[in-house]
Amino acid sequence: MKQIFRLTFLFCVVVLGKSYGQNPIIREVFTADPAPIVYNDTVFLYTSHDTASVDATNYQMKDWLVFSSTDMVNWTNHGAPLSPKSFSWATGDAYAAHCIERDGKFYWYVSTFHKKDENSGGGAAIGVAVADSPTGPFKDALGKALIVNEMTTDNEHGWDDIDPAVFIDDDGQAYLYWGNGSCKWAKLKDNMVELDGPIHHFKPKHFIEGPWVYKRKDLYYLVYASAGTQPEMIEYCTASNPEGPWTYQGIIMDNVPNSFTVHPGIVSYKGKDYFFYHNGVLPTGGSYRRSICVDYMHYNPDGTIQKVKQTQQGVMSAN
Ligand code: FUB
Repeated sequence: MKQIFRLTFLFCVVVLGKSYGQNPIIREVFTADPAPIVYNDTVFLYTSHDTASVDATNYQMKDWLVFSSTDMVNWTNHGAPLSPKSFSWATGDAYAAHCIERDGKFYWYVSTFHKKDENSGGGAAIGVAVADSPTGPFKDALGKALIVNEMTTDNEHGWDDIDPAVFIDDDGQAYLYWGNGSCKWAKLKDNMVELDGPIHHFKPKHFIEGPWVYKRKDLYYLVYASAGTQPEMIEYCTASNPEGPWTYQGIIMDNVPNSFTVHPGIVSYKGKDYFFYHNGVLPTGGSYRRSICVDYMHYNPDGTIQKVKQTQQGVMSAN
């Protein structure tokens, strides 16, 4: 069996001239919470940035990073175009974020924490920054938070408004999903920086945090970090409408080595489907020093998702 694997691998590398990447794909810094998009035939990967010391017992996340690739193997580091310091109302860590393009502008939705002021008593909050290019420069699009802790009351804890994910449907309607403890969602106006209607909340089976919503063929997918067992895994639901109702479908990925959390990011690129996640396997890595990986994703004919295999070799060059 081992021999067959070795021969197949050699065939791919030598005969097809394709090379594998290696997981984790980003190795020079600790990264988490992957949010990939495809723009101009390039994958842009927006990430959190873990900077906690080896013996830390909590996050230290000072900014958000951007990487890009045209082959899924070689990644260019574009630095940190955004940090909580870019938002006058923010303080504390730079939690998960998601950037999306609309009409040539890039809207980067971030979760961070709010100063105690006239707009909020503190707690997690979601802001949005805007840029004319996928790598910035980004600036606060609103001058205030889009979501503050006081706007959702279904959970008592102050960090339930994290992990924004935006989805734009075929008819142009944009939706913001987010949450820890429950999944919250609201429509966004075409300007992408104002809610268009009420905030809803629901609890998909085992939902903890990190929603990721997309459409494939006629089916909508809601993928999220779950806690059926500890540490987190990735589970998902499907629906025929981005407003639900959502049908639970099962586990996509088991928990990951050496990290309590895991966080999904999904993209189709050059004819293949990719699943981004993070783990803690780099030397000195851990739950607060995480690293982003990517592996292939496969669908069954009925649209359900096969369990993703976490590999060390990662994916092959897409070129
Ligand atoms: O990275 C900080 C938090 O950990 C994220 O907001 C969650 O999704 C989890 O990955």
